[in-house]
Amino acid sequence: MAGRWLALADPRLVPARGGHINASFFVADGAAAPRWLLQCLNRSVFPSPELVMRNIEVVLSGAAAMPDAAVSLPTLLRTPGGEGWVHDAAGDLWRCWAVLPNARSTAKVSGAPDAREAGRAFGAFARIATTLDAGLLAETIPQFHDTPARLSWLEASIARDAMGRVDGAREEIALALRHRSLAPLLVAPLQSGAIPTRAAHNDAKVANVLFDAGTGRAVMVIDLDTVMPGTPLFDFGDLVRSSVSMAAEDAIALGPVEAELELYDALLEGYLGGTGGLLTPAERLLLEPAGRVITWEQAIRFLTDYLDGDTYFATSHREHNLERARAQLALLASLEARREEFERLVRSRVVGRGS
Ligand code: GN1
Ligand code: MG
Repeated sequence: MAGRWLALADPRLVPARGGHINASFFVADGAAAPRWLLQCLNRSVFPSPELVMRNIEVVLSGAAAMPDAAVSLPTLLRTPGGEGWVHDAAGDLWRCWAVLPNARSTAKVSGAPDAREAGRAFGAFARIATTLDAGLLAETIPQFHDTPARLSWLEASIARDAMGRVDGAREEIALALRHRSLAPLLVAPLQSGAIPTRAAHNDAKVANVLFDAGTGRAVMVIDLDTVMPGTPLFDFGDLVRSSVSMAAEDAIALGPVEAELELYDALLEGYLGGTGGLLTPAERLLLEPAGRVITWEQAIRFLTDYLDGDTYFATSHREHNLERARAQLALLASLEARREEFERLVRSRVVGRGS
């Protein structure tokens, strides 16, 4: 990302924190609040950023065809020729989003209303996504939510031990591998056709929802980079991962990393309300496992990157990815411990919903 270093030196660009992948900057154009978010796509994560943008165009036009959707999607700044991106001299792809005024985002929920709203927003997003022709969407990161593949990549990293970090992560590795039976729970039914392939957001964490700063309503789903064929269960799983605990994704103190019943129920209520009658009975049966699968998948992704030397996720210090993995494993333990209660909630909330 050569242009990224130039951008860092430009006083009109203020680095925006939060994302783990792309370089993002608010454009300081003299207005009281930033109006534009400029982003350079990370080419080592997205080797074909043009395909990412083409996927985004598919989603944006799908949403434009549904003006009554209960959630909106962000607006791209366009060139006079109508393109939603430009290349710099180094071949990097840049794009610019309109910043939604009077909105806030959060990396962790502050209570049940946030969880309910995040669920509702991604439920409404699933209704937009399901109208898209998944065949038009490129697989911009192959096997992105192929959890069994993620497991085999972790095992390969352990065997390689490229950074000599395996010894110091024995406990986390053992814990992660103990949950290997989670790997096929979503991918196997998807591959067999037991659940339908639908376009999905694939990064449906609460941080990717914008809330109206006044009313607290979720108004927009952002970060469309990973919209690809998949299943809404990947998204529900990511919502569980990011909004049933008030602890951060990289919490150091693991005590507060607890899956809370009230948050889970609010999330479920919001999500089922947002999806309406979209989910098939087979999909609904997988709602509870989805939270455990995606939380575990994220744990092994962080752990793999730690063992590989932090080449994928942006980190702020040496053990950051290991700490993230630990927090995700702690959340998984809590999801496992309360599994029956969550299953009961799902059963009670889906009863009576049409297929
Ligand atoms: C990455 O950059 P960001 O924060 O939107 C990652 C997601 C992870 C997430 C964990 C392309 O997303 O898959 O779930 O971090 N994006 C990519 O917070 O790998
Ligand atoms: Mg993302």
